[in-house]
Order: sequence, then structure tokens, then C-alpha cells
Amino acid sequence: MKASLSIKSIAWGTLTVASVLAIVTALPSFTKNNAPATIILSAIKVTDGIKAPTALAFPAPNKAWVTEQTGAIRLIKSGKLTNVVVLDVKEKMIKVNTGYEERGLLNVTLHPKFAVNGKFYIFYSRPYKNEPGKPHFNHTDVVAEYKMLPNSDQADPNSERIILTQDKPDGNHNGSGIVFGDDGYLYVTFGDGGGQHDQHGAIGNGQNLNTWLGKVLRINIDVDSTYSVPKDNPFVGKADVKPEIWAYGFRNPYRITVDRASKQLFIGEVGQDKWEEVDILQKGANYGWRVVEGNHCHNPENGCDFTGFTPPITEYAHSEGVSVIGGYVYNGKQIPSIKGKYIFGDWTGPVWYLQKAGDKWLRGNVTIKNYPATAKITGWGEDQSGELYYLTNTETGPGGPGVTTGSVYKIIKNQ
Ligand SMILES: [Ca+2]
Repeated sequence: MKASLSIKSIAWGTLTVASVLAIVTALPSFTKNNAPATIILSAIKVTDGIKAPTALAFPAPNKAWVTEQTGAIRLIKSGKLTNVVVLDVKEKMIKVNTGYEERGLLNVTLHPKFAVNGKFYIFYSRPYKNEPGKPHFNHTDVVAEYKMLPNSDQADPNSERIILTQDKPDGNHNGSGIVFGDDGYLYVTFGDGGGQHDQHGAIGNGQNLNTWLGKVLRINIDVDSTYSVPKDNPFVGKADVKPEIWAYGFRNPYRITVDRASKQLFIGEVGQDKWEEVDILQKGANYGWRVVEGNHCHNPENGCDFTGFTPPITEYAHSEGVSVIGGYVYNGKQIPSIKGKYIFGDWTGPVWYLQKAGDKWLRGNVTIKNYPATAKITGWGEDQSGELYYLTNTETGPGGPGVTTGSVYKIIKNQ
């Protein structure tokens, strides 16, 4: 999966990481004068045999779940892929394309009290039934709760509780970030509706506070049905504004994660044709899309007004990648050199870190030895002790029946 990607005109097959880097070194970089040193790390393959991996969760110290875009959650136990299917929602989903595809089973996250209540949450795409005379939608995105069967590695397939749904005009830009903040609330990200350039309505969905599209929502799911809106959400009580909204002005905020130390939420926000960005989530903030892309005017192309927009903590141009895949601030023990740094990557393979320096975040390169040069990064994971993992797919989509081109890697010290 390409995570956003949408409608980018570059022919990826012809562009290797080496050639991207060659282009980059020939261009001035906005961090050139104070770019921190490259960090060299290694990776070990935990498993291959995964079909278009999209997300990881760690339900126990020796267990990992990996979501396949085609609908299954697979169990990895003591570092080995098992035959156990924790849950399969394929029958509820749209039929995913074998090639390029942004829909499907896109994320999983555990309830903060998962060890006690066995509850977890998934984000998937289901069919939308179009009817004559009504607005046409491509599909409906679903955030749903499931519960584990007692003393089992499998979920109860009949335990689904739908938390919320969002009809999608286009197949791309689904967001799909789901994470619990330190406040116990669930944060959900939705893309701008899809297509390109957020051509939805007079001001685009990103700037329209009367839709969830192009937003980060904050909701309380610890209620008997669906969810409730926390009273301290920034737009509660305002007219013509969805009260679930916590922040707005996003194009495709594909991944959102929490720094276990600072409790801040980091977002990888996928750009249009020019700029990828990482944001730190702030209450009520406007991140600027579609008026701006990164720190640059988008619509209008020139002379836009930046007033009121919260800038990204970093941006990079499409000479370096095409779709940011948001990662994690490292809070593990095994790699002291990246402690407190935000580790993230691009779908095309490069990995970077962000390091706080005063009120700025500086971006440095991460070289991962034994990284498979042909692999696309599709997601990141953080285990219970804070160690980091990344997901790869050597193809641009799920592939046909029986095809598994996805893997899980663990990041370790340089060896
Ligand atoms: Ca922005």
C-alpha cells in the first residue's frame, strides 16, 4: 500500500533510493547548516510471509499482531509467525485491489486496559451502497471495537461494536490513524476525502469544520454505545462544527502515535505533489491544508495567508520521498543513540530521525544496514518495552491470492 499517496505521477520503478539520494545531495537542504549526524542502525527480519502489512500491535511481551490490508490480523509469537488468525474482517470489507490500493484493514490499536478487558480497535473500509439521486461514495471507513475470547489468542468475531463510520467520496486518503492518548481518549484521523488537491466544496474538507474529513477526532469510547464527546474538546457547543474534532487542516494524516515520555502525539501527514510533513498535535490547531502544503502555499499557489496555521515540525520535498509514514519517538532501552528521537520514514524507503533542539526539530538521516533496498515502508510498531519495528512490502499492493510480499523488521543497534 502506498499510503496516500494518491495520484503521484512519478514512476517509482525507475527511481532507486540511491538515485533519490543523489538528487538530494545536489540540492540545497533547509537543514543543511545544522543537520545532525547520520545514525547507523541495523535491522533483523522478524518474519516475512505477510500480505500487505499495515499496522502492528503488541498484546503481550512475547506476542505481536500484524494487520494485513486484505482483512486478517496475524499472530507472531516469540518472534515467529503462527497460523493463528486473531480476527478476519475480509467479509465485511470492500474487495481490495491486488495492485495499488489505499483501502482495506488499515490499523489496529489496543485498549489501554487490554490486559484486563481484552478490547481492541480496528480501522477498515466497507462497501457503500449507492442509491440513485443521492451523493455517490466510494466506500465507508469504519472504526470498530472487538473483544478477545476468554483465554484465547483469537478475538470473538461476533463481538464487533461499531464506534463510528465515515463515508468516503474517493478511495484514497483514508487517514486511518487510531491511538489512545495519555488522557484515555481515542484519537482518529481521517483524510480529506480523496482525489487530489482537496477539491471538495468551496474551501476543501480540510478547512471545513462541519465534516470529519481532513481532521483528527478525539472521542471517549468507554461508554455503552458508540462514543461520547469529551467536554473539553475545542469546538464543543459551536454551531455548524463537528464537536468530535480536535484539530484540522489535514490532507492524509496516515499515522498518529504517542510519545510515552512527553505524551505528545506525532502525526505523519502525507502531502500532495511537493511536501511531506510531520506534525505535533495541538488542541484546536489548524495545520493548513489545502491552503498550504508543508510550509508552502498550495491553494492559492502564491501569496497565501499563513495566519493561524500551525507549521509542521519538519518537512521534506518530493526529491526525498513521496509519502511520509509516521513512526514513533523511541523510548526503548536497547538503542541509546536514538532515545527521545522521533523515528519515521517514507514509503519509498528512506528513514530519518527528528531531534529536538530548542524550539526546533532537526532532521537527520538514519541508515539501516541490511535494509532491503527494494522494500517500501508501510508502517511502524512499538512493542511493550519500547523497541521499534517497521513493516515493508516489496510490491505496491496486496498482490493476488497466495502472494505475500510483506515483512516485519525489528530495529537494533548497529552491528
Ligand atoms: Ca500542514
